Amino acid sequence: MRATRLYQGLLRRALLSLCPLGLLVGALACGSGSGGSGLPPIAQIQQLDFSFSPSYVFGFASANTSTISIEIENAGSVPHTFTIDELGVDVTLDPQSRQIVRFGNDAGSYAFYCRFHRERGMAGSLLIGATMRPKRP
Ligand SMILES: [Cu+2]
Repeated sequence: MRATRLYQGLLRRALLSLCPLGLLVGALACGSGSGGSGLPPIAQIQQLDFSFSPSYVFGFASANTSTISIEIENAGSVPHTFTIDELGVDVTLDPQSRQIVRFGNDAGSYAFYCRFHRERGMAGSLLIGATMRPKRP
């Protein structure tokens, strides 16, 4: 009887001490899911012939990483580029391909366009909002 109560106490203490560890491991596993920067892309943009969809993109900078990323998919039938002069971004995508583009984690508004079809109006804007660092207890 006494031994059983002691055992239950030990078991409860063991479970309590394991819980924070389990949460920590879970958070780390979630954080490293998308290869590299750790966080999923802030937006996904499709390239069509000859436009971006959406052409206006809004995302938040992150307090946890130095880079952020956008996933670009060329859903069209000819090559397109995703180009942002201010950020030094210039990638070319073949038809039916996708690519994750990473750049600095700086809030601001940026114009993006396709170098091949800019004169056809293949352009858009990206707005990255600033994020306040979460308060830690
Ligand atoms: Cu294009």
